[in-house]
Amino acid sequence: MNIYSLFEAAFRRAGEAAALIRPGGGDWTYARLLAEVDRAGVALAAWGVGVGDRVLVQAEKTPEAVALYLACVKSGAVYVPINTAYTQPEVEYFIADCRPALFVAGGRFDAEVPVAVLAGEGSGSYWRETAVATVPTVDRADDDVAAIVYTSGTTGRPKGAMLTHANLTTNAEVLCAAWGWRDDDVLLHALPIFHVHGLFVALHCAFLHATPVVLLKRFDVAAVVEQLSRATVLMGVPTFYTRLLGDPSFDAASCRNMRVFISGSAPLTEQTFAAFEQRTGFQILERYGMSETLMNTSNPLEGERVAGTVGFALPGIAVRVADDDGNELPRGEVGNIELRGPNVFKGYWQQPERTAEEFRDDGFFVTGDMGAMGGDGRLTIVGRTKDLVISGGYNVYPKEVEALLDEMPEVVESAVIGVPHPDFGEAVVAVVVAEHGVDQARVDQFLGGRLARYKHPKRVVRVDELPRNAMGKVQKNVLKETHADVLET
Ligand code: MLC
Ligand code: AMP
Repeated sequence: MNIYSLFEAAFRRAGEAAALIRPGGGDWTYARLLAEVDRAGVALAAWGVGVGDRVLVQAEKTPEAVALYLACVKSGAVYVPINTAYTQPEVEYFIADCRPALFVAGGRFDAEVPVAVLAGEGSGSYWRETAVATVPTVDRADDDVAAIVYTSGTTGRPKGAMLTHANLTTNAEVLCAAWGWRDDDVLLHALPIFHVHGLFVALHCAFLHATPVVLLKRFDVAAVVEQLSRATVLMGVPTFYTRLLGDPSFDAASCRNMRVFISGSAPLTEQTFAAFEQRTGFQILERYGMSETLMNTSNPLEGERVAGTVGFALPGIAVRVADDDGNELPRGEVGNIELRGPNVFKGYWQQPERTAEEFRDDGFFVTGDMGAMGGDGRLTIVGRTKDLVISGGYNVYPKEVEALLDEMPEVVESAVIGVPHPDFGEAVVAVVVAEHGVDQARVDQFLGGRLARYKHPKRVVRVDELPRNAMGKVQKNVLKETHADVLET
């Protein structure tokens, strides 16, 4: 079933109730959202977008962009969102990989595929040539792909995780139940809408119940504190919570209307959990997910939330901790976190071999995260086998940054690592063997225009040589220990 048919039914029931609330801007009711989805659907058809076609979108966070997302799903197209921070060469990779029938860009962009511009709030250009009409909600099978979300891998080249209508539908329903979504909930939405957290986890909970969403353009402490008084649910990455705690005006009174604060995408420290509870009286509810699987585990809404754990397997999802052959390990032992369930993606877009590599014969998906299953069934994440830095909830693949650094004429070799950072939890540091004069400024200059800013090293450290093991492999663990405190302020 097309997931949009569930939303549509809820939207119709909600009618003139608030859908997307934009502080300082006009609000959209659910009736308006339904109409805008139709307008965007007509526009997609006018652009020649058909069932199964990819629509690549790099758009600002606006109500129009939300309508565009829903229109893609409604018309049976495949929505492919990408980070607004990506530079032209990064975007070109996605165009070449997913071959979209349409690229919806935030501004002018020269490409060999049709490009529509959705410039920002109230943006007319994308809709301009279309008359208002309705488009049908296209029937979709459970297994049909609704979205492709890019996520990277060991080679540093992003691969597209294909998420089906059933993946999205079942996960949204499971989360609504697990988090006790209510008809009077108001979601405060400050996440970007190009990742599964902001796009699917947050919006779908609200849309299944057609409850209001306060749509902030981005996370800003003052705006969040101000809007909290009318919200009941906030979903965020740990950086949201550490930044809120850094604002002395944020206190229990700011949260008087709130029902639950949810955290994920990166580890929430026990200190943040404790400090937040002390300040507000709320225990942050931590859950664990990923692009390929949507949400896997969650601390409970009712009952004890244990800091440092990501809670229990969500209903219908099997989670195990296994050795390298996929044999389940005894409780308490650390191993690979593996999953099976209706949430697990269909595979990587046009990469059957890489898909096969990440699945066990019995259908379990190997996440690349390491953890331990407690005797009580609570999962604790302890690390990752994948070479990945999670900075403020954004993933940075060291290989991608290293490949570019190695292109610098002055650089002999480089190693990119994640190092503790007071704001982002972890941040990117480059350790380079290079000629004199290779410093932060030179690296920024070289990477500018080639690599999104959040992937740039926050610090460049020059060394005479990189530590290697007997196999000649760079010992990133040694580098991480040596440079552990370069970003501590
Ligand atoms: C911004 N910058 C970052 C950064 N975000 N650097 C490292 N890590 C980050 N996460 C840099 C910018 O490049 C810029 O650098 C400077 O910081 C200011 O940019 P900004 O845009 O003003 O930053 P800000 O708005 O403060 O963003 C910080 C943030 C944002 C934490 C609010 O990163 C954010 O919204 N993160 C959420 C990511 C997310 O949604 N993850 C979910 C993935 S889904 P310069 O040098 O130009 O000044 C997933 C699955 C799951 O993981 O389980 O959910
Ligand atoms: P992504 O590839 O962007 O979907 O990121 C998914 C990864 O984020 C997971 O594989 C985990 O490594 C990490 N992650 C998500 N939620 C949590 C969490 N609550 N604690 C620790 N890591 C998390």
